Amino acid sequence: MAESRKPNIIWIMAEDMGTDLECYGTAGVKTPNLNRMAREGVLYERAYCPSPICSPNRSSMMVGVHQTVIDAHHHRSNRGVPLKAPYKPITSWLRNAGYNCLLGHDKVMRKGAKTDCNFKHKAVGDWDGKKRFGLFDKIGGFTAADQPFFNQIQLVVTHRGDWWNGVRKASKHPVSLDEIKLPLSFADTPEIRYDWACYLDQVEYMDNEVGMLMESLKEEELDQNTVVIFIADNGRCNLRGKGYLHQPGIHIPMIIWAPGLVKAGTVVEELVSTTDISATVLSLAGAKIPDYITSKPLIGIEKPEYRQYVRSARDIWDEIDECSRSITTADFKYIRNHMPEVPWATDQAYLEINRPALHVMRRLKQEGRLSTRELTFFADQKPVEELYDLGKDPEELNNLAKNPEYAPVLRTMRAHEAQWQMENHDLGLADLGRRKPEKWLAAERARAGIKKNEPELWKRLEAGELMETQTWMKKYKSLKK
Ligand SMILES: [Ca+2]
Repeated sequence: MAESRKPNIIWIMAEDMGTDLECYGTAGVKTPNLNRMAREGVLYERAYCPSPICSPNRSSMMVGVHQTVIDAHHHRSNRGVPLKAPYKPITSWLRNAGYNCLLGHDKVMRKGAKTDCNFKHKAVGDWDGKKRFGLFDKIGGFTAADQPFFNQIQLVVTHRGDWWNGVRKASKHPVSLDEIKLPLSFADTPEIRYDWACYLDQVEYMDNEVGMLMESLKEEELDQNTVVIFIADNGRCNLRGKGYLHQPGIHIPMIIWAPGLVKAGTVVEELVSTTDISATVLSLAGAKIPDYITSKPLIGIEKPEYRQYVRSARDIWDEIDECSRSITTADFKYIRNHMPEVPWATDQAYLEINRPALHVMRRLKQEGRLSTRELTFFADQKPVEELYDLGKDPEELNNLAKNPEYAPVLRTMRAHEAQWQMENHDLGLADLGRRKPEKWLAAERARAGIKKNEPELWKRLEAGELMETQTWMKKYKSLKK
């Protein structure tokens, strides 16, 4: 990479997926394009999100600071409230460094132009943080004329959507139900297998989109001076994933492709947080890294400073009030549930219309047919504290918080959480008890409408069929409570 030229930076975010790629060892899925990116770049084995949900996590990455510090911790909140000084979106600093900030790309599904930040913002326009709130300069994707550019591209296909069955149908190599491996906490039924295989079909479609973007880069002769960062914006859209602080919710895939800047085929086993990407982007661009940024650049510097632990937080998601905090270290995960009375398997409408496994396993539970580990998710309430030995128990099914042998580990993990709270003001703990979850959103209206007016459809959903529930949300948009 030519030293005198500022590199272009592309930041690809696939929606709602865990480390479910071939290059992470996932069974049954083929991801040749991301495999190649990893072979030629760096694969991060332990990348974590500060939040297991879309908008809080996107907010944290856009600023480079935990969502709980910038009042962006509740999903889809504070959309009319400007970021408090001194916080600014990273694109504001990139513009100061001479970058064109681009959003989306015309070649990908729905043009990949999502922003979804929990502070006052517009996708396109100037930014001064007082009267003007534009994050990006334009939508549509990179061209050579935009150099140097920063292009954030969202890949929506892996998000639950009405296209899932269609993508599988159109696939020339649908993922085989026999070759996949379900998580240990999932019941093994044909419906759950189908849903999982169909998820991996979306992953393959997404991988193909990554391939198209890499091809465009070559065609435009930009591939020698561009860094490409790939992550998922939050964890997997299934039980114990998105919305939860267990591994599938916050542990995500992350690959950086940067010819000349990184040694091909590097695998990083250290802990990194997705906010570290914010600092990496600013550092690569030669932009100012503001003092408030708590993240660290990962490449393009002499010796990256990795994290001793990653701290993550879950707060309000739609109509469900919730407050949990986690600390992940190299070997352990600690979760503190501040609202243990809210079970994992809540009756949240979004989950009920987008998680076939939830319905199938509820039925099996009633019939007394779930194993102990399959029952984990369906406990009446959560423990106040959870502690997992990630080496021995990567699927976090054996809570060690009350095991005396692990008392010293528990103390260390509590100390990390206390230290984080000393150094950062957690606004999500400060507002506990006076929060307002969002009632009667589209998913709740759709659930009520279908149950009342189209019981046959609801029956199919309860039987574990993967259905086109976005259509329901549109249809019952105007339903009165
Ligand atoms: Ca997402």
